[in-house]
Amino acid sequence: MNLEQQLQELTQSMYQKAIADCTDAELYYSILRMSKDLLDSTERISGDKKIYYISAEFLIGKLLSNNLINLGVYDKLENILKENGKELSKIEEIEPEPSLGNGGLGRLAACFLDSIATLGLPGDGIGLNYHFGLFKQVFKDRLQKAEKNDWIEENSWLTKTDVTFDVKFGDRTVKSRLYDIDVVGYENGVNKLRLFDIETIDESIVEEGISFDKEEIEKNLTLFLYPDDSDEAGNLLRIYQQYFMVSNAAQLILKEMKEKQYDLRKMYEHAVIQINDTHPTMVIPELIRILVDEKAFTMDEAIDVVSKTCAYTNHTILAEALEKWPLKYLEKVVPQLVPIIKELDKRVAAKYKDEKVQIIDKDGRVHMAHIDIHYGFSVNGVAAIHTDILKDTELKHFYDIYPEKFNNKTNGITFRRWLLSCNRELAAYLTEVIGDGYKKDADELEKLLAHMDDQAVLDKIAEIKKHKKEELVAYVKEAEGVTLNPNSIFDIQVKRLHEYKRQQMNALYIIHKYLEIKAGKKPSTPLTFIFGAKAAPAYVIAQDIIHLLLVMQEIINNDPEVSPYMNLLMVENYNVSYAEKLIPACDISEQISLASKEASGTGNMKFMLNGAVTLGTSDGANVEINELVGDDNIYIFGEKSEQVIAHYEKADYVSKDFYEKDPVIKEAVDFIISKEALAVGHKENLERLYKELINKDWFMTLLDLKDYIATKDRMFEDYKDQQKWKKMMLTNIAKAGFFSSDRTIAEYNRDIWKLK
Ligand code: 26V
Repeated sequence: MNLEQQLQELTQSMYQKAIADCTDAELYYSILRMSKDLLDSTERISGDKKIYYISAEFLIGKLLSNNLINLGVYDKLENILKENGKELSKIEEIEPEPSLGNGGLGRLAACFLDSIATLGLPGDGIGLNYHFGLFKQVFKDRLQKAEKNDWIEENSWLTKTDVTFDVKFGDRTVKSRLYDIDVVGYENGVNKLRLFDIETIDESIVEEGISFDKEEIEKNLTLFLYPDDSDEAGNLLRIYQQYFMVSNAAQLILKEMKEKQYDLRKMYEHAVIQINDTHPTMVIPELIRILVDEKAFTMDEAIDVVSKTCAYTNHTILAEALEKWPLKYLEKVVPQLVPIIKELDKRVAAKYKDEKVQIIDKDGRVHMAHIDIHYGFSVNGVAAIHTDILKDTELKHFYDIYPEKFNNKTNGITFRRWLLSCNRELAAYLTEVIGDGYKKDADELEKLLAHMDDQAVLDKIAEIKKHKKEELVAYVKEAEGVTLNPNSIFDIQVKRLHEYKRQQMNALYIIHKYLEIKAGKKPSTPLTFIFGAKAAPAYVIAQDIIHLLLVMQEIINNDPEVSPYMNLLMVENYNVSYAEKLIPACDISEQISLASKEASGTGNMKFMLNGAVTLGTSDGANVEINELVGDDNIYIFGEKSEQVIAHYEKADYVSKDFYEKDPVIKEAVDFIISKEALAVGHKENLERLYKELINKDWFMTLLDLKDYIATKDRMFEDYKDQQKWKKMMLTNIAKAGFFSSDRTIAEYNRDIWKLK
């Protein structure tokens, strides 16, 4: 049966309609069913050793178009639908988007699953099936409000399995249920994303917004990703979630080992567990516990086998993000792990006296990363500079003990989603110019460099950019009711909201530009500034930054003296689907974190691949982008990581000095509490942010502001030289191949996993 007949049969049986008579929603559910059938008949990837990627987050985004591309049927289906008067892109809109992640860490996990399957490696993701995901962001009164994101439908990519396990906590035992999502590689076989859930969940306990009773564990365990951890009940719930995840993971892995009749004493020859950040760390003591209690291993043997099986990835150097659970919380939730953790701690203490490497500190807190480093065989950072900082500074004391464990794996992104799917026009044109080898071997994008002086190629790339900007303008008009100018420069900063990422520095630039325009200094090309970001509900200053952006949006867009020259838009509920629309339309990619703080960043790679030019600090993967494209094709500003680290060590950064000594900085910061701003915004939020900036500014916004303004102005000037700009676009696209997650995964496999 051909594809059209297959679809026709499904629309008939499901809705008693021909394709042409179906609504977009009916077609979505029919195509979903058809895709699941196709996935079922696609070969499962198998092998003697398997990677289990355990992660609290998998920010998978919508799956329809990606799966159709990877199954190799997208174009065919698009044509069939067109012949029936239907548009596949409209049908894709129907799919609800899961929000099973905060940002880069979760999206990375999703890109990795795509690449693992694409490279034909046996490997599953293991995580949790959060019913309402992170949260849906809405703006009310220029403030972020959180609502539940109800994404699970009767018919979805999830397949309910008959796998259930008992998970024992200190005070209760619960039953889990496994749901699978197929992950199909690009023209390759299928692996799985295995999401565990609990059957007693009660969605009705969610009251207004995202608040619910945090103590009703049976009812709330998998309701949300990272429930507010600002109080004890929230922290305990996170530990319940983490143990639920790893207990299920351990049981599943052991079940598979048994089915394949592998010798548990050689577990590491058949399984490798990648621990994605510290959230799944308890899998280490849990596996040791099971091997000792149920499989007759001695403690020495169990520790040896588990240590050879587990590898850890670090994604941040921010101290507040490195988990340290109070022993008394662990005693309450998972008392069975406490003797194991104490034993692991005792062994470390007997061998190393240095306080910095102990597992349990003198305040009785368990440093989860320290368990991973001592009892895993690999520790990796996610960009060269990040790994160097881990080795030289943050984890130096561990590096001194275990130099052989440390390695770098610079992050990557899947080109299927971030080029082939989100920018079909560019992908098709690249195929025309350099052939389609780049789809399987991303380094082939470099062939584009041979066309640097080919005017037709340069013009066409610019024309595609313009087209993607127009598409975005149309979408934004419909979604946000805001009119943008497609002839302006699109300057975009989209990422989780955090002070270290310095959205507030961008806001200060915008204020500065606004004041310049008011004073009569108009930019030669109109400017459009776009933001997208969710802020953790308990993160007060982050909420204030969102408020400032929304206040400035109101002021700028409604001022007829200014709005012809500059617009500002903070998009509501930024998510993967929105990213897929924003990134292809971007001219300037804002990557302006305080040097040393952004472990890698992956948005920077997505923008580059789609022909945006980076404006960034020497941080994370920006450093490697710079090395690849050269100084002439990127705009780097600000103090370097060594200087920043020295400021922290010497405690010599005083933001007020910058504020008082520089009139440009002072003017921009003062505007936050000006009467214009207060007429639109809330005094409490704006004053708090203002005071934070001049009295504390932990992430050194004012340190780099002047250089940022100068560099960004230079960039806007350079945009006028369109020939030069087009060449920068082409260079960035051509050099993006290194950032394919296929390369990253090949390196994980070569150095850590060693499958096949
Ligand atoms: C988490 C938290 C949670 C509590 C309060 C503050 C805070 C600050 C940062 C984080 C980040 C946790 C780890 C994480 O998401 N890291 C991101 O991982 C990406 C994939 O490797 C990487 O590209 C980003 O640079 C890195 O921030």
